[in-house]
Amino acid sequence: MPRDSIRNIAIIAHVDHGKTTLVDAMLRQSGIFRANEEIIERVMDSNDLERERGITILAKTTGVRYHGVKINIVDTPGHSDFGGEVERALKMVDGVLLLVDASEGPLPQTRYVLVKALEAKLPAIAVINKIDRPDARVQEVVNELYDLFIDLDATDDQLDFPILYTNARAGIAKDSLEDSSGNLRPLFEAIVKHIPDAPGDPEGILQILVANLDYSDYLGRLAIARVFNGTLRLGDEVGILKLDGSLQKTKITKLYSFEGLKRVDETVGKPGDILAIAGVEGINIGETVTSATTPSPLPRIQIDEPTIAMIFTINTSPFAGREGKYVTSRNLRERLEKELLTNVSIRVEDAASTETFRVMGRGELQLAILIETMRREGYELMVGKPEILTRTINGELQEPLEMLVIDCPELFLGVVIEKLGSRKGKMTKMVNHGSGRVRLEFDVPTRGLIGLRSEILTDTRGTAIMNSLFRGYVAWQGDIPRRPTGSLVADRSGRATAYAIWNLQERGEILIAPGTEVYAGMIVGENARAVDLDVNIVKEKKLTNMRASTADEAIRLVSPRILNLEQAIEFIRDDELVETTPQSIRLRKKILQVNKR
Ligand SMILES: Nc1nc2c(ncn2[C@@H]2O[C@H](COP(=O)(O)OP(=O)(O)OP(=O)(O)O)[C@@H](O)[C@H]2O)c(=O)[nH]1
Ligand SMILES: [Mg+2]
Repeated sequence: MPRDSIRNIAIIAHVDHGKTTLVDAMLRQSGIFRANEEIIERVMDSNDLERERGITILAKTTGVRYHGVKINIVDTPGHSDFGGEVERALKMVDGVLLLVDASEGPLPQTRYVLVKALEAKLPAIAVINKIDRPDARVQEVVNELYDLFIDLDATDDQLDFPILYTNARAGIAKDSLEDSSGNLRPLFEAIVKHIPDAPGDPEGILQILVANLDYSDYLGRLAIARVFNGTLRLGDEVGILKLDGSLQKTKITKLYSFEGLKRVDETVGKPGDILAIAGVEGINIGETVTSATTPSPLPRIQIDEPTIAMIFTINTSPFAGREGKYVTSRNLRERLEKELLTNVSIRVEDAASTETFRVMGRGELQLAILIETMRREGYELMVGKPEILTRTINGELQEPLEMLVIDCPELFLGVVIEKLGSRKGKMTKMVNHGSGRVRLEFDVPTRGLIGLRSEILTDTRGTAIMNSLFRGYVAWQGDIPRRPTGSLVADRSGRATAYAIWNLQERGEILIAPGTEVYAGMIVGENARAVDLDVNIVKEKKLTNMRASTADEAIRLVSPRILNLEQAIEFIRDDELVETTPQSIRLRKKILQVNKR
């Protein structure tokens, strides 16, 4: 039985350049939805945090048909912290759609994903998206894209990529800007023409790579896997080559392929197919499903190492256990172990005590998403300030370096350069597009990025856009000054009063609202001076019979700066922690008692 022609592609790009929106349009136009069926925007961003934040966090697979050709599409996240998802997605596909925003042009993550695609020798189709933007500068962006390929030592073949121009939101693709296309047909045609049909020998030894995991309430753990060789039949006994080299024999009894947003039952898997395999206990990313008698492994999935670490520990604050369901070190350990199964770009180590774990990842956002997910599941925990993972090579202490791109109005050039200078950033490039905005590139230690975003946004009144990309390790760059302020710390427990806040707000910025319950050692504000200050934030106004001349002047409170999780993580210093529970995010000193600090 000849199999259908298959194209497996990943959509890769910098964050927000329109990948998920393009997948929406491809789904709509491939006719898998009934005419009257409503599909929500960015339908592939299916988990709560993805929808709330408007970003893709996990790579996801879907499949469409175009004139009898099955096109499996892997939508990937664009944010650099989730680069591990992209690396794995690329293991399943035979080509990529490299999207670039027609106004923003190639940005750090464009570079990153292209490096990975070129390394994997995957042919690319360039897609210049958002051509409808009033500030689109299509020809320049195309040139920048060629420059990027050349800069990355692309071969002549790789440089010979087709270019399409799209408005993903409207579902239009064109071969040239002048075309009058009203749909995505040119894109589908380009995929069929330029991306090779999936290779592999249906008669060969079975080789299926597990590249991702998913979970279904009905089916439990699902392995998302690509068939490279051989044919898998439902009910066959197969071997799973585990990461430790052992062979686990099992029967595959539940097999699905992707059609639009649905999983459909399958009885066979052939080379090129991307499948979901259910019902296999303990199956893991990177393992090969192969012949039980003549096993043949596929190469391991290698992915980049983590660059930052954070301490995760149980909640020991006086309010521990009030709001969460899972509060013990055992709960925490089990949850982190579960995370390791699906989230291959993080690592977990035991730290100083049995209650403490060192969790390593690609960036603050990646770890913040994990913490946020755990809060929502009912966990209470405390986390420490992110630290950079250094290494020592031939006696030299080295630290991670990032390429940072900041786009800001010319007006703020000075403050941005100054800020980066104090964080050991070296400017490598400055481009003035003549639009009143400039684009600056820096090499800066990863350490220098912690807390930078909020400062730059304040300095540029919210107008700067910044993006960074891990570059590699360099010699330790020396001291970087920390937050120049101290903390206002509650010296006793109680409820914060408006009166006390009113008295304190000149000293710095208050981080809690009146009425908030506090404990001794909890951080309630940012001290304008460099030292910590213990304050009584629960003080009541003394009632007297006397009426002052300014009798009972209404208390005017500046509204508090309530930090969200990422801001809290950026705020804390070495001797401080963020306490998170399903309901609250609190900041505290590691040592609560004043006299022991
Ligand atoms: N004007 C315009 N806006 C677009 C177009 N395509 C996408 N957008 C918008 O760009 C924003 C980001 O789109 P997404 O599809 O979420 O981008 P993404 O690349 O999937 O983002 P990540 O997965 O987080 O990296 C959304 O607000 C889209 O509506 C387009 O062609 N034109
Ligand atoms: Mg997306």
